Amino acid sequence: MNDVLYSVDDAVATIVLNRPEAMNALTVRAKTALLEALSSAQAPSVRAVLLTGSGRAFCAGQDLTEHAANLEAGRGLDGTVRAHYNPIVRTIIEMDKPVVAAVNGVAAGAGASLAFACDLRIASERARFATAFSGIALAPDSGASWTLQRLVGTARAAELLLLGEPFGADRALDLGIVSRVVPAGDLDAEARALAVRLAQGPTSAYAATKRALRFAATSSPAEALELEADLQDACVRTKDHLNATRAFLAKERPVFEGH
Ligand code: T3D
Repeated sequence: MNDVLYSVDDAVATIVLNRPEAMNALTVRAKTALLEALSSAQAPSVRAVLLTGSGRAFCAGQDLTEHAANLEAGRGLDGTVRAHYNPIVRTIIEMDKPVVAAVNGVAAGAGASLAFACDLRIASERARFATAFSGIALAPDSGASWTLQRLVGTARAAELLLLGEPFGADRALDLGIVSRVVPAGDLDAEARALAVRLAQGPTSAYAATKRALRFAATSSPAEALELEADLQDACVRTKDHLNATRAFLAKERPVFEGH
């Protein structure tokens, strides 16, 4: 069985973490397959990415069976944070198209980090989040220290990371971690509709938006304004911008080709 499923339809790449017997926990093989799938999604024909899990979990983070074997053999992390988690998370964050997480069940440890790295999160009412790191005497990885405090603020990120208490979809909605909570049976259709909508949007402008947000998170206001000006200059030159402006004046719906 493939640890990660990959398919493309309507310019949406759907990536499914597929180890349901282990709550989609991440082995080296699964992480390698996930990175390959994300690399495939870089193709220009893909205009939005949907990440979800099969079975009752989104992702339980590091596969602790594999991890325990490394510990017992004295290999520690075995380089996996730098070799696997960091490239996966950087690829999601830096992807020049929107990435949506459809959180179908529990997202724990690096599994929660994967969801936090996505641009939008839509959750089933059965979704649960647990930062989980401190529960096994680890510090956050896979970007949680960076993403979570941007999602919820430093004080709440500290609470969630230090105490590690699991929380459900409604709290995630209150905290602003997820944009929407939907009945479990509706998640696939709702998440797909959101991804298709994004895939039919102004892809170049989305890439510029993601870049501006990343940059502004660590820049001065003056630097952010400069980059905005550069990016807007590029957006103004796109066919999508010209067509959308014409469509507005003609009182028509714009059709975005993505460039
Ligand atoms: O190299 C490195 O390790 C560094 C990187 C670290 C990054 C991290 O992700 S650290 C955090 C690792 N993850 C966790 O600590 C979460 C561990 N899992 C849990 O706390 C719970 O299983 C859940 C909250 C996710 C779900 O609880 P529940 O009660 O719904 O299900 P369960 O019965 O605990 O689990 C179901 C099965 O999945 C079970 O197997 P079994 O008994 O049916 O054969 C369980 O062992 C397995 N499972 C769940 N999580 C993992 C896992 N197997 C391997 N690794 C897991 N992470």
